Order: sequence, then structure tokens, then C-alpha cells
Amino acid sequence: MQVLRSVCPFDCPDTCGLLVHIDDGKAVKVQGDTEHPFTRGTLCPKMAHYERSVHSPQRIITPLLRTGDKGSGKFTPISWQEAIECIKTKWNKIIAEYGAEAILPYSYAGTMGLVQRNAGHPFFYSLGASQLDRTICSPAKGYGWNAVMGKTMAPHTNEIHHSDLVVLWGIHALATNIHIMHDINIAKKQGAKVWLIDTYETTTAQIADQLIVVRPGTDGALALGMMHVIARENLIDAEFIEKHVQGYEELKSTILPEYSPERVSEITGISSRVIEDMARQYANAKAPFIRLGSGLSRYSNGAMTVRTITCLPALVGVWGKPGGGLLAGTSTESALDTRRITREDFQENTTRIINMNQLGEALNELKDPPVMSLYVYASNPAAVAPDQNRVLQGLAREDIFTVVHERYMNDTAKYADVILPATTSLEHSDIYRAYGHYGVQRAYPVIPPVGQAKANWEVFCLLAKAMGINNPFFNQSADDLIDSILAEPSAWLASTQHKVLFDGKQVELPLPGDYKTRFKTSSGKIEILNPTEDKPLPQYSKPHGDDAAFWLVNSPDARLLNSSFNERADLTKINKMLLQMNPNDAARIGLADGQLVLAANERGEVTFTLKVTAKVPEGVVVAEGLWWIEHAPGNRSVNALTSQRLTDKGKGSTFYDVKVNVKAVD
Ligand SMILES: Nc1nc2c(c(=O)[nH]1)N[C@H]1C(S)=C(S)[C@@H](COP(=O)(O)OP(=O)(O)OC[C@H]3O[C@@H](n4cnc5c(=O)[nH]c(N)nc54)[C@H](O)[C@@H]3O)O[C@H]1N2
Ligand SMILES: Nc1nc2c(c(=O)[nH]1)N[C@H]1C(S)=C(S)[C@@H](COP(=O)(O)OP(=O)(O)OC[C@H]3O[C@@H](n4cnc5c(=O)[nH]c(N)nc54)[C@H](O)[C@@H]3O)O[C@H]1N2
Ligand code: SF4
Ligand SMILES: [Mo]
Repeated sequence: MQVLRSVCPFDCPDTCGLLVHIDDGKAVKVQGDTEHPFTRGTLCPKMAHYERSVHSPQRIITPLLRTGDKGSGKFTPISWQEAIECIKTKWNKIIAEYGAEAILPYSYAGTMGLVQRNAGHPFFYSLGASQLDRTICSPAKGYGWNAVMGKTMAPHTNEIHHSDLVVLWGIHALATNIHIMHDINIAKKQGAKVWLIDTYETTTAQIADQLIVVRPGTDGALALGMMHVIARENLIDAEFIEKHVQGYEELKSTILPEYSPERVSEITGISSRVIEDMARQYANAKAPFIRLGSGLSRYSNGAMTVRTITCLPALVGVWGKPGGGLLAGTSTESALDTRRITREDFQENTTRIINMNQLGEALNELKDPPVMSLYVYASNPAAVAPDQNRVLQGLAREDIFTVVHERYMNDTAKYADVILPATTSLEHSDIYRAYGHYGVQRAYPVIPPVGQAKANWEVFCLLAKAMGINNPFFNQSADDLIDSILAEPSAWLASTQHKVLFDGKQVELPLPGDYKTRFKTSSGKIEILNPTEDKPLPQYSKPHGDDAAFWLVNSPDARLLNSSFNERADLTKINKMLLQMNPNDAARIGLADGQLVLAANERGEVTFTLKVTAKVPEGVVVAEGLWWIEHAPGNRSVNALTSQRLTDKGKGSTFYDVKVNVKAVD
């Protein structure tokens, strides 16, 4: 038995360190790394038995060729050589007839490792394929932060230890950022209060002293209402504002007339007394710390909402104080130069860019050339992309040649012409950086590939050869690529202990002593007023909504990670696709707990099992988790209801900006 280090590859801010117990070439147990400063020896329920995902009987272990109708899931095993030959022949034919832009890559965050995640870029640039704008997650959140703070570094999570008021705003931390609880618990022991601001009572509310339930998509108004009270009652830090803030007076002249607690109460559904209380407590706290989630950014006003909330700490001058500030996400891009993997310079001519949130439209509507081939890796668009009916309609096209590189027979793989078996993170090399802390860690394979699985990078090297791309870049191994990034590290990474990184342990990127007051904006100040924006000052605009009765909040389930972990019966066996509804709403429309209901809007209909609960406010229904259709009571999952509309800025997804009607299944 050996115990080897690895890294959790999933799209989660925690990027945990793993200790993998290996017996006879198999992973038999996985633990949290006690020496990893953020993981601190614990794992989430999903990864506590990662070995069950790695050695699942559901793993795809050979290449497969479709034998039944698209979507039927009927395939026959073929060799790697046959699979690559088949792709080569099809692609050469498509390129001859339509040009390489008729080929569309589709990938996202099945793995966050920099090599395997970006492995397709150099290949598809060389081929001249269409490009994918990878904006499904939270670009509106990034946009909102940047509009106020520019490239300012986000506070370290250790800051939380010194905070006396931790505000979890639009984040389901117990499901999506569980290790931050270590830090919050330290603060709580020293008397800190915790607020949760969400659209319903998630399980994260258990650890909060106060739950504030806001109407979906209205948090911008809440922040403006709090700022109104702070300005009106002169609870500001005038000295800080004078020195570090641009545009406070201009903001004040709009929020005083426009965002009274009474008006904000009408918008948000929160009483004006609570809004006033929140403003006073926030302003009077010594060091309030906001952990801002992504939930509230997935609306058509999402970027502006984030921008508005991001202004709050500046008004009360908490940036310089230990424990104060706002963490939307740590940005560590500059530590590792991914351009050495992505190689945009391999592109001879610029090709068109397709927004991944609009895959449904792209597959069905695009012309000159139409999409004639789709290559999916590290993503499951049939389940995770909005407007599922349109996506499935596109995937079902007989004339589209679809290749899916996957670990399991998920909703997308069922529509493939050719499936290629993918490795898990325990079977390949990579290097990881985090977006919830400042750690970087390298991982080596700890077990051999399961079956005939191959890593993304290996497959793109094979495809490059087959397609006649004779660039020696594709003769390298994944470790060669990692070595090349580390050979000339950025100044930031160079200042850390390289030996530790090569040994497979995490290193922490160091933060300058004054990083919290070094505002990296063009003015050098916090830009409440940003003259480069078409709306220079924060303001509230309504989310889009739909013409239907209930807001549909469709956020994470603690047992899944996006649609990953659906292969795990131990996690999914109970309570799969529930629709949670307030008892008063259920009584009003004559629905009972446990019955099958149909949620519907102009885009689709989805069957759920109803759960009647007072944890959800009236006018809102909640569907947690992205479930494979085979786990659904009907023939669709939640994204049949969501829309391809984009956010106000950043071209992001608007998953939660959606309304539905609900009725009993006939
Ligand atoms: N267990 C688990 N962990 C995950 C994931 C998962 O699917 N499962 N997904 C991973 C990924 S890819 C990401 S991007 C992160 C995202 O993790 P988070 O930052 O937590 O963001 P979301 O999960 O989108 O939404 C968080 C909360 O926002 C709430 N919310 C929705 N609309 C609003 C609103 O208008 N106002 C407010 N205040 N709250 C609102 C939702 O109810 C939800 O509880 O989590 C990662 N971690
Ligand atoms: N309704 C609704 N929809 C959402 C969201 C929501 O909150 N609500 N959240 C959205 C968000 S924030 C995100 S980030 C997206 C995420 O969407 P995706 O990134 O597509 O996430 P997953 O569903 O986890 O699918 C990843 C797939 O990659 C495969 N995989 C893992 N590792 C590898 C590998 O090394 N190689 C290959 N080839 N495959 C691999 C896994 O088996 C899995 O099937 O979903 C979005 N969709
Ligand atoms: S999913 Fe997140 S919390 Fe769970 S082990 Fe991975 S990084 Fe850690
Ligand atoms: Mo995400």
C-alpha cells in the first residue's frame, strides 16, 4: 500500500489536496491532505470516495462507435486506431466541403488542470476550427469586480479569522466552498456573526446567525438601499473615501433620492426595517468580510449587481483593516502562463467565436458554414448548457458528426457518433491553481489509466498527427508542458519554493503586505464612479424574468458537482430531482408533497417530484442539482427551462433568470 499526493481536479474554489491510498495499481481510499493549508485534512462528501468514481463499473474503457439512433446509447467497442481513423476521414471530408470552421470544439471544466483543460486549444487553433467563448460560469461576476476594483488582489481567506461580521452573499458555501467553513468557524469562536443572503433557506443557513431572503435578481437594489442608509446616517469612513475612492459624492446624489429603504423593500421583498438594520450593523462592524458567490451574477443584470455590491466595503473604509473586505474569487492567472499551452499563435486566420451558452442556437441555426462536427471534452452540454431542448435537437441532427471524450455514458455521450474513453485526474499529470485560495499544486499520475482511457493531451497529440499537423509541439508529454511552464516561472511563482512544487505539494502564492490597499485601477482608487462604463454609476435594473408565476432557482446540489458524480449511486440514490415549493403556494394551486409536477415555460417542460417546504419563499421554486436525464422522473432535466440569453456584461449565462408555471402531472 502506498499513499500518494494528488489534487482535486473539479471546478470548485477549494482545489483540495488529496492523499490517495494505492493498492495493486488501484485507488482504494482518498483523504484530504492534512498539510494542505486550505483543505486541512477534510474532504467534501463527493470526493471522500473518489475511488468509487475512478473505478466505477460505469467507466467507459474502450473507444465506442454508435450502432443505434442518436440518443439511444447503443454503441460497439472499436480500437483507438479505428476511432482516430474514423474521425480523420470524417473531418477531412467536412473540411473539404465546408472548411474547418464547420468543426466546433466544446469543453469546459470537467478538469481544472491547466494542461488537460486547455489541451484542445493548440490543436483546434492549428486546425482552424470555430472557437468557443467559454462563458458558462461567471464572467459577469469578474466583470462587476473589475469595473470597481480593476486588478486589485482579493483578500486571503485567512482574513476571515479577524472579521466580526461574515456575509455569505449568494453563495451556498456548505455545498460549493465547504473548506471556507474552517475559517468561518475560527471567526465565530471569537464572536463573529454570520449572515447568509440567498433566495431561499439553503442548508448553509444552519451556520448563519441571520438569513436574509432576497427576491431573485434584486441584490443590487439591496446593496443600494444599504448604501442609502449608510450615506444618509453618515456612517461612512470619510477619510478613507477621500483618499481611496472615486465618485462617492456622485453616488450619494443618486442613492439618496432613488433608493430609500421603502422603495428597496418593494423591489427585494425585505422589510425596510431589516434593510436599515443591515446597513447599520454592516457599517458599525469593525471588519465586515463579504464572501460573494456566483448565484446572483447569473441574471441579465448580473454584472451590475456584482459591481454594486463590490462598492459597499469602500463606503465604510474596511479595505485596510485586518478581516475586512470582499472576496469574489482569487485571481491567480498571472502566476502560470497558460499561453504556453493554449498557443493562440498557431491560428493562421482568426476564426469565428461561438458563445457556449448559445450552443442550441449554434447547432440549429448557424450558417456559412453550419456546424457539421462537434468535439466535446471535459463537459456535458446536454445536461449543463441552457435551453436543453434546443441543444438536444442540435445533437440529434443526423448530419452532424459528434465526438465525445468522456469517462461515463452521460447525456451528451449518448448522442455521440464516436466516444473516446477519458482518464480521471489520478491517471494523468497536471498543474492546478485555485480560484478560492492562493495555492498552486502539481500532480503526477498515481495509478495507470483505467482500461484504454487516454488523457485529453494525449488524444489531441494523436489527432494532430492524424490530421497532418506536423508541429513538434505535439510530440511533447503533459509533463514536458508543465516543465516548460515552470522553467521560466512568473515572478510571482518564482518567489515560491519550487522544490515543493516538483514534489507534488501545494505552494502558496505570496501576497504583498499592502495588497489590500493597493488598488489596481486606472485611477489608483476604488472606482464607484467608472467613467469608462456606459453606466458610470451603479444603478438597479430589473432582471429579465419570464412571463410565468414562479422564479426558478436552479443551483447546486451538495452531492453533485455540476453534472459530475451522477455516476455515483451512493450519492444519488435518494431524492433526485425535487422541486421545492412554499406550502402556501402549494395549497393555492392544489399540489401536495411527494406528487409529480410539471414545471413549464416557453422553452420546455420538466417533471419533478414536489417537495413542499417553508424554506422556500412564496413565488419561488427551487431545483437543486444538474441530473442526468436517466435520473429524471420525466425525459428532461432542469436546463430544458433555462434560457440562452446572456448577461448585461461579460456574455455570461443567465441560468437563474428564469420563471416557470407549475401544475400537477396529468
Ligand atoms: N456541491 C457542489 N459544489 C460546486 C458546484 C456544484 O454544482 N455542486 N459547482 C461549482 C461551480 S462550477 C461553481 S461556479 C461554484 C458556484 O458556487 P456559488 O458561488 O455558491 O454559486 P451558485 O451555486 O451559482 O449559487 C449560490 C447560491 O446563490 C443563490 N442565488 C441564486 N440567485 C440569487 C440571487 O438573486 N440573490 C442571492 N443573494 N442569491 C441567489 C442560490 O440559491 C445558491 O444558494 O460552485 C462550485 N462548487
Ligand atoms: N441549470 C444550471 N445549469 C448550470 C449551472 C447551474 O447552476 N444551473 N451551473 C453552470 C456552471 S457554473 C458551470 S461551470 C457549468 C459546468 O459544466 P461542465 O464543465 O460541463 O461540468 P460537468 O457537468 O461537471 O461535466 C464535466 C464532464 O467532464 C468529464 N471529465 C472530467 N475530467 C475529464 C477529463 O480529464 N477529460 C475529459 N475528456 N472529460 C473529463 C466528466 O466526466 C463530466 O462528464 O454548468 C453550468 N450549468
Ligand atoms: S470538490 Fe471541492 S471541496 Fe470537494 S474535494 Fe474537490 S476541491 Fe475539495
Ligand atoms: Mo461554474
